[in-house]
Amino acid sequence: MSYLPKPKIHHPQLPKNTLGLTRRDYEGSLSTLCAGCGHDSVSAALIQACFELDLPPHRVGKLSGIGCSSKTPTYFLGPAHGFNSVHGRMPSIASGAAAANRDLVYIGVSGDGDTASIGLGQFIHAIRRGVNMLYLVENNGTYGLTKGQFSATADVGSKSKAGKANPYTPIDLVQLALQMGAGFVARSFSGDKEQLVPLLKAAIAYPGFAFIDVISPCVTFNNHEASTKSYSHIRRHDRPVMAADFVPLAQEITAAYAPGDRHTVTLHDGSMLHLKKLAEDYDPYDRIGAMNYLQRHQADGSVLTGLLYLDAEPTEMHAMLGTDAAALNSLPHASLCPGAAQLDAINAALR
Ligand SMILES: Cc1ncc(C[n+]2csc(CCOP(=O)(O)OP(=O)(O)O)c2C)c(N)n1
Ligand code: SF4
Repeated sequence: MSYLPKPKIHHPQLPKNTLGLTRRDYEGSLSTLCAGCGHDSVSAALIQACFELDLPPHRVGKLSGIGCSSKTPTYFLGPAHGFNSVHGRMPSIASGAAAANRDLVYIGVSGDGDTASIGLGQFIHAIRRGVNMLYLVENNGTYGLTKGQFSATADVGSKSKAGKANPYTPIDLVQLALQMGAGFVARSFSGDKEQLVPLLKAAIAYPGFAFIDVISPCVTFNNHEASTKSYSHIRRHDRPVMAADFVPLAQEITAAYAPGDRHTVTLHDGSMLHLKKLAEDYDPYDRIGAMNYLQRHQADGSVLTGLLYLDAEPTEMHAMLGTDAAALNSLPHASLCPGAAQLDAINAALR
């Protein structure tokens, strides 16, 4: 993974979180992505979200596949655990890691090529299994790392930098995640930190599979007028349906919310998610309604952003499988290996 070490000098009076850590403690190495790449804004938003959530960096597992997007975990949370898997295989690594150690917070970062093309099968099975993780796609509608081919999320008719029109219907990852049963589904834009940071915080705290599709323009290969994943297109067509404000359990709750257009969801750890309806006719608790709404608005070129669906009672992998409440690495040897007599009894029962 290419990176540059960051200079260690920083202002001695940087604000600290409840762990006594500064924002600098959540940074990674200096990015080697192109200047202006949307992915770097996503890294910055993740740094801010984890700092504000008071997450101990060493309790986080960062997972990725292959692509410029999948390089980004190097650029945030340096002290966290990290695994950069092969192209499209991040969801399986995440599932295995979450099965073995349920105590870590898992953040998977992928690209539209990594998820919607080679990794599509892996993606939908991670949703089906209800892996407790934030699965984030940095969606630029192109294969940035391999120099600008169309990805499976590029819109039909959208043009490549070389002027060629894409003949294929795109895969909408948000609609797929909704259909596969993801409990938390959102879309955002890398240039909208105000919207993205609270969504990231809520998704990280969410006790199940949380998916965020972040439109993250590739300034080198796909940021021209004919691209629907360019800065200018998203700025013109962004239609936020919902604003979210995440309040962690430890923080004093001071916001006053008028009834009617605002909803508060209490998550399992007592943290709160305040939702503010921006589109009057939008209901974030209705999975089928969300799919219809997305399809209706796709036709006029709108890009709907915000928290698109929320299931306050998600089905999570460990609950489905009835596994031990403790992480495998914390179990004593005697529980992990009940001994030869037990094995003989199991074998005998199978004869
Ligand atoms: C098995 C395999 N096939 C193809 C490649 C080549 N490859 C590397 S990155 C990439 C696409 C990355 O695109 P995306 O996930 O959208 O990320 P971006 O670079 O745009 O952020 C491809 C096809 C590879 N590394 N491995
Ligand atoms: S090629 Fe595109 S996606 Fe890759 S770093 Fe450059 S701007 Fe970002």
